[in-house]
Amino acid sequence: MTAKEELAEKLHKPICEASNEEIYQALTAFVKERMEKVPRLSGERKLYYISAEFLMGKLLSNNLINLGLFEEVKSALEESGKQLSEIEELEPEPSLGNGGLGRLAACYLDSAATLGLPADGVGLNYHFGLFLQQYRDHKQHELPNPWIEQDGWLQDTGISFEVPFRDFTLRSQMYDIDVAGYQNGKNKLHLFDISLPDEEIVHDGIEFDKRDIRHNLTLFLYPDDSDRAGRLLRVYQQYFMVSNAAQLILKELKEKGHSCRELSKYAVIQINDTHPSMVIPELIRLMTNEGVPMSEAIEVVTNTCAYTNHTILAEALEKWPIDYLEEAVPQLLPIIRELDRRVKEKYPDPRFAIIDQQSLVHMAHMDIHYGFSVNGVAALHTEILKSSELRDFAQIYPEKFNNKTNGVTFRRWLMHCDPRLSGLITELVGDGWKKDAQELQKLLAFREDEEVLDRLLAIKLENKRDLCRYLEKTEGVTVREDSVFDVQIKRLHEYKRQQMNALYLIWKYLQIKAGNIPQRPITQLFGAKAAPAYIIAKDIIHLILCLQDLINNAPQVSPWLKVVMVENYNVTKAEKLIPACDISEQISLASKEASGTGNMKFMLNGAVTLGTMDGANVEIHDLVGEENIYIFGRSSEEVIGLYEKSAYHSSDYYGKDPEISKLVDFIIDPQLMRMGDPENLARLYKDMTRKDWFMALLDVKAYIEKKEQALHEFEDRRSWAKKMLTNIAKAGFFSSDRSVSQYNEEIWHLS
Ligand code: 26Q
Repeated sequence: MTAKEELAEKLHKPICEASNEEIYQALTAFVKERMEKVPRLSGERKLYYISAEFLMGKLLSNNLINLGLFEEVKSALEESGKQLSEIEELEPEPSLGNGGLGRLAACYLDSAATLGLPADGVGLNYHFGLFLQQYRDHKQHELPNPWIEQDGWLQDTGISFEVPFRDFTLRSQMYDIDVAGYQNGKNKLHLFDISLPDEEIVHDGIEFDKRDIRHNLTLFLYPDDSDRAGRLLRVYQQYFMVSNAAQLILKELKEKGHSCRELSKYAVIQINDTHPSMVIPELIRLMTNEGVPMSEAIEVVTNTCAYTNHTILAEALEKWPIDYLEEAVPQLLPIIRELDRRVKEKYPDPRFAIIDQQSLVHMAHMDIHYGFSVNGVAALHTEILKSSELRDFAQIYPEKFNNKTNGVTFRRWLMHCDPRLSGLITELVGDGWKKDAQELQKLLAFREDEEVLDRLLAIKLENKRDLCRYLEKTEGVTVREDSVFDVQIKRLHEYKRQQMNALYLIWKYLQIKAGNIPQRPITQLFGAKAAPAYIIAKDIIHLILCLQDLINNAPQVSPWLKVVMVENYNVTKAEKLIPACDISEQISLASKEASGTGNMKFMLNGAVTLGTMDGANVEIHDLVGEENIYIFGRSSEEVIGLYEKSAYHSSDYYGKDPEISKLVDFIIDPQLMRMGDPENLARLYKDMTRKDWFMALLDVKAYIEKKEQALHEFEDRRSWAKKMLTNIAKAGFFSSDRSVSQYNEEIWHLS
């Protein structure tokens, strides 16, 4: 039966007579049935990718693409006067992640299945995911973000485990989401839930009783951890996740007829940042309970677990006070103490301790001692880990350290989000790039082909038109399609320096007011959520929303400069913003962004990067060459030196440079203070002038200069189109298929 016939049968009527809602239901059911038939990937050895986040994005279209049904279904709908894109809008996006680390996990599941590797994800089934963001009074407000549908993608497996805590035991339910590879078999994402989650306990936005663990454990992703109850809930979540993972892994091992002593031969576990680190002591606990001697259990688990580090920010490296663990999971403490004792016996230097002198348990230290691999996520990041952050560890375990530069799946981030560009690429170089992304380099042959360059520009314009329509409809703003689209979308964090971009806006606003009109209108797009308890991040959002109001309503300025901060930025919105982008903002303080993955998605879609030599920007720079990227700012060495010597004082820049102080002072300009909340603006002003921990003022002038250069060079359209083409052609390295193959060849050894 054709897809069209099957759909009509499910609908009990011709497609043209059905509503979009009905088609959505029928199409989901149809895709689920097809997914059922896809063979499960298997092999002697299996990967378990444990992660607190899986930012999957919508699944309908992605599944259609991977099943090879997208075109057929799209045309079948069109023949009946229906648009697949409108059907897609009805699907809720599962928001099971914050940002990069969660989206990376989703890309890796897609690539592992595409490469035919047996690899399941293990995580938690947060009912409200990350909060839904709304703006009111120029501020972020948080609401629950429900996504679970009656007949959606989650399948109840009937599998269940008991997870013991000090004061009670929780029963789990395992739900699965199928992950089909592109023209290949399928794996599973296992999401564990508690048996009695109670959505009713949430009130006033995202408030709920943080101590009511039995009912709240899987309600939200990373709830507010500004107090002890919030942090404890995180411990409960983490242990619940890893205890289920460990029990599932041992169950599957036994079902295959193996003893748990053979774990490392048949399974490998990737620990995605330190959030799942308790899987190490938990596995050891379960194995010793089964009679395996401690030393042997430790050795087996060490040979099974590999750890990925995603950050060098001290505050993000998890250290749990031992009394938190005592309170929630006392059964782990004898194991953790034993692991620590063995470390101290061999390496008495306190820098190596798992339990430090303040009785904090260093999760990363446990991973490094009791895992066989430690990887960073971009070349520079891994070098910084080895030379500074984890230097002592790299010296005792040089063989464990390795780099795996991040990647993104081209199925979602090119084929699905940019069909026009995908079509052109296929027309020019064939469709081999869909399986081997390095084939994109064949595009370089068209560098001097004026027709191809013009078509690239025309596609970008079409994508910008689509985005304009979308913004008009969803955000109620009018944007000029002939303006430069400059985009900064990522979590709101001081190190990512959205505040530096805001200072540029102030500068440009003042320039235009003074009569210096840009060559072409500029549209500055932002999208970002701030952690609910991260005060300064919320102040930065407030500043941007105030500037948006000020600039867009200034008659003299708004024809030339528009600011659009999209509400509730998520994967779906990223898929619309990225194909329309001209300038990709990757302006983190050098050394602080482990890799970045947005930078790769933008490049792949023909945007040119404006960024610092940080994370994977360094590798983008090395691939595309000087003339196809805009790099500015201090190097990671200089920045690390400044931190080491405590040599950066924002007052040196604010106080001594009137050009800078003019911009920063504008934050507390009466106009802005009347428009916004003086408390927020004054706090941000104070922070930037007295602290500025992520050194926005250090690079702001170089940033403004470089951005102006990029805007100027944008006007040479042919030469800009060449930059676009080079970026697309060189993006193949950043396919997650490449990353996952490297993980497999160097860490997992699945086949
Ligand atoms: C830690 C302790 C307490 C509460 C929360 C956390 C926490 C939560 C989320 C710590 C880290 C995260 C997420 C980190 C993350 O997304 N890192 C990003 O990972 C990407 C994939 O490797 C990189 O590209 C980014 O550079 C990195 O910032």
